[in-house]
Amino acid sequence: MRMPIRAIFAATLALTAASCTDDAPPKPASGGADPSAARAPQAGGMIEVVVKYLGEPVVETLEINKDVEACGTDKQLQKFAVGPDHGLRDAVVALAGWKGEPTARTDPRPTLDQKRCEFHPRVLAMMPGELDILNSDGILHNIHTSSQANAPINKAQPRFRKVITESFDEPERIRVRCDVHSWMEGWIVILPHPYFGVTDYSGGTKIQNVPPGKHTIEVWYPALGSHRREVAVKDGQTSTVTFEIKG
Ligand SMILES: [Cu+2]
Repeated sequence: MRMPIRAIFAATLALTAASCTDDAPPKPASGGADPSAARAPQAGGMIEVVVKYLGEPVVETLEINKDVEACGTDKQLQKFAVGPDHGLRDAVVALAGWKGEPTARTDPRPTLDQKRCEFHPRVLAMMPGELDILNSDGILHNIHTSSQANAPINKAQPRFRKVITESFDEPERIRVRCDVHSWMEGWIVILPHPYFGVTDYSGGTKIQNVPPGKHTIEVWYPALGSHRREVAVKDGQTSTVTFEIKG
């Protein structure tokens, strides 16, 4: 198992303190300089990722006879959400195997909305922390997650309950469903670092402030699983990675 950077640094400090003093007890290792502070000015580079799905778009139309005023009378269920030029929407792109100490993201608290009886966004990526789950429909929904590392949630959200705030502390991909509307399906992807993005209809997304070096980029999409590529990142430069996933 690889030792975390901070732990190695702290151990070195403790050893130095012990060997340089006579009778005085070693200084506590935690009093040393923060190794991440020395790295802080590093702005890093950017990774532009494009994900293309080369198979046919798969869209199923489902007729609805429940809550039609809020939900509509049919739903277009996109198993593969493909835009122009094969761009795949809703793919999560992230550094894989990240071992360093990440800087925090400064995004506002993420939100998952239930609107027209669909989850928006369908695939949401976030760092561990709180998520606001909105009910814009004004009807009864039910948040039902399938998770292993985080506590499962099975909670009704009545029409008057506009926001439920939940915490997700462990990295995991979590499927979300609504027991009231069987077609509703979304994903919450919890990542242990800030180096990720979710693709739009062009299939593209950007990952900013990536520390320089060689990295592995992983793309994940619900119906396609994971694919990986290597990428080299340099300070102040943009690296481009294109995934072409066959159907
Ligand atoms: Cu619902």
